Amino acid sequence: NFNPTQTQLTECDREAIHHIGAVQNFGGLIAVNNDWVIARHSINCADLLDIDSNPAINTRLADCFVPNAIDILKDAVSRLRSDDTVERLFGLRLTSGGKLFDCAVHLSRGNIILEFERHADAHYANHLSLVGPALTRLDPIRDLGSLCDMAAKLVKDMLGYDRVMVYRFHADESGEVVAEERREDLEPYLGLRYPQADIPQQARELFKRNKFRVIADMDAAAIPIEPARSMKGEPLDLSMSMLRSHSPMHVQYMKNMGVKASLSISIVRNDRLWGMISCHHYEPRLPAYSLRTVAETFSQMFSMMLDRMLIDQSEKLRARGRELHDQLMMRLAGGTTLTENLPMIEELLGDLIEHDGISVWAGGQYRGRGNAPTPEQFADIMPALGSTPSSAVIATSSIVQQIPEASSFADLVTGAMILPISRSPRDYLVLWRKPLSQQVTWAGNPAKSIAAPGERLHPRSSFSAWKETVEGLSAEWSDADVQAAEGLRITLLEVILRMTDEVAIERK
Ligand code: BLA
Repeated sequence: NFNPTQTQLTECDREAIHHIGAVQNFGGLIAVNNDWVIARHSINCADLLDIDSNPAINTRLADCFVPNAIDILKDAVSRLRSDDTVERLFGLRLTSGGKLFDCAVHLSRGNIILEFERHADAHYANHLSLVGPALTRLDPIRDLGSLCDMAAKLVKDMLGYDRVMVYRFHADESGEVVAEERREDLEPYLGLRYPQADIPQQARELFKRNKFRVIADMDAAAIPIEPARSMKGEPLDLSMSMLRSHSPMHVQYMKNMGVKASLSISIVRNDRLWGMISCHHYEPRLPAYSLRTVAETFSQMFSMMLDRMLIDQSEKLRARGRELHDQLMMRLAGGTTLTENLPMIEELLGDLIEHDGISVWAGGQYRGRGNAPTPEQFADIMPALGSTPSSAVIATSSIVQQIPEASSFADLVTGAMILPISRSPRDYLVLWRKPLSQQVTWAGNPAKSIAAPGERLHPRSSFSAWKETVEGLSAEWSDADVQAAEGLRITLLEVILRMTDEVAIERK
């Protein structure tokens, strides 16, 4: 049983998953050089192609494949734009009198890699016809949550896995299950969070380039590629391979969850991994190549819609920020104080910046609402606050790290968005957030399937590990939160200036 120690965890990041030197057993791989001379092959080629022996190294591929197949493959290679593109060919006869194969060709450091698996011809047309209706169902959706829910549902309908999840990555690279469609008897994973370390760094980099991964059978033995090293001693780079065999650590993780097969598609936005669509099955499972291609196309559409929606969302937030400004300018009148107006400010603010509590300290008066420190507790942090710059908002997910005096209320709130709203003496508006570990809980039955303590390769222990990483931290303030807060600060400065002007005029 695996029980990775801290050193093994950092080794996770070093594991060369693209140099694994093996493929999964449902397909074969042949690498040829620029002259189409065979440089390597997986040792299952003879079996799959139904020929007497594996093609010999340093012989021409044309000695093994029919001329028509070679022509089509060469043509496909000529269409490749870069090392990170792959051409697919469906229903190709490779050997004389042999079966039909679905193939993928791509370039890998001077090699041409050919991968092939048996063609499942019966459903080819049906698979293509799935794209249109799926898009029709996505099209009218206008909010992010429903889009993710629908994507999970459609992918489950399309591919038939027991569980389909949409993961979203946070700024700290931890992951969250934001949508889920599952077989009814399965424990829900919705809302589950797991630490950044569960998907090592090199895997994240790889997933940005090769967005599609399938593991057909966690128990199947990997099929070695020979020779393991080239004449120059180099392993074959399988970054863009569909058949690549997977990290034993990851496979162990999946097995610990009872998962026998998986399929994942990365969602990349602005060159960053936004999230992934991830499917689990409790029996071995391999959708036909054409169906996988449809799912991939679908995910590209999903990505585009997501992008459009996120752009819309930030437009809307900006518009709401402007509206808040206008409202506050109108309703905050002279002769009143900010503390008196706090309920109104909070109401107008609404969920523009999510928060669990709010405090105002202005003109020597204090008022807090929701999860907010007492006046005494706030007074304790005032000296430290006074020594911070007054020119911009300060966002922190752990105020105690900056201001130790805040420890007296750290159980109540730990995240703080601090808006300095006057120069001297300092006035503040502060938005508070609760500790994250208090907000996110495991959705399923906690008594079920708890891993041994210290056992990391299990989602429950992974969830505990995530909880440890966020101990004492609130949810992160996003760039949009900070921008909105900066807008609010400037509005309040303006309002305060005007309020004092009005007072001054009245006094005249
Ligand atoms: C990959 N680990 C992944 C992926 C996910 C998780 C989502 C990428 C998607 C995939 O290929 O399946 C983690 N999956 C989860 C979690 C749940 C889930 C938490 O469904 C919970 C419901 N992983 C570890 C440790 C190592 C590790 C300690 O937890 C250390 C070696 C490695 N994870 C690891 C590797 C990959 C991975 C190497 C890439 C696998 C590959 O493509 O070869």
